[in-house]
Amino acid sequence: MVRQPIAQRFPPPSVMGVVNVTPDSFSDGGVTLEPEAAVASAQRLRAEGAAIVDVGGESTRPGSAGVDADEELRRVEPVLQALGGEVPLSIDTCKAAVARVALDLGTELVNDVTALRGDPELAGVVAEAGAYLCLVHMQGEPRTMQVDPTYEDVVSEVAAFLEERLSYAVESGIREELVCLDPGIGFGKTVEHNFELLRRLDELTALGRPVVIGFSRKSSLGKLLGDPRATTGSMAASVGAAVAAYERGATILRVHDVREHVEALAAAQEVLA
Ligand code: HH2
Repeated sequence: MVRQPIAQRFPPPSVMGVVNVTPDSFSDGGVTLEPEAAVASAQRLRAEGAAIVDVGGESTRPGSAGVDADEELRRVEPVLQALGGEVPLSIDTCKAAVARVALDLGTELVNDVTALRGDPELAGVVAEAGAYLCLVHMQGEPRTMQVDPTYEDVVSEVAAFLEERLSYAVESGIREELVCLDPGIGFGKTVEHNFELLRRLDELTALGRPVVIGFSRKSSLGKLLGDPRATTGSMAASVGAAVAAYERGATILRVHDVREHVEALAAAQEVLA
């Protein structure tokens, strides 16, 4: 299938709703672990204005160990099967075996937090399906990434990484116009790193690809507001970060609370028009 460029398919601001089919996600673990609950949640997020719904069967929260492909598929396959054709779908996975099944069931985007470093077969699967791809920056791996994230200059290092992974994707046969880039808020980053990435988002949009930002509920928002031990952030702070990111050039906002983000972004869009 020949897809239109991702910039046309998802014009800014597009909201990507999150459905975690996991027992342990950092903000909503267990809430939609049963397939029926996950399907109902995805349908609701779509009705609330999500342009696409990102379904994940493995938590990548700080400290998590991960699951094997069989377990991940057991969680997500029934959900994707029920939704395929009805709700535009993204699969949040780093595994080729999971992506292959998801793409066969009509999923249009592969969201890989390892940026094609986790599974050597994933690039080929995405290329063959002609699917959209999101490449995410992560320093380290989920188990240890928040122990002591260190950069000389977080923004230039993230930009260089994403540029290199984009080249790798294109060399692997993935059309550049199908790829979007994500600095990976919270993936091996301090509070200051995360905000610096948004402050200087123009250095990431300069790479010429749509930028995805997933700040929703992340602990940096709770820490910013005065709780050094926060593991999550509030909805209001999430909306504020998303609107600011959109204003600085982000195209897709990955969020848990879709209605609130869609409403806020509609107002922001009108102001910027
Ligand atoms: N964040 C999470 C998971 N996947 N994908 C992209 N592209 N960008 C992100 O910022 C991002 C992501 C973490 O959030 P969540 O899925 O709610 O949590 P968990 O990984 O614990 O399931």
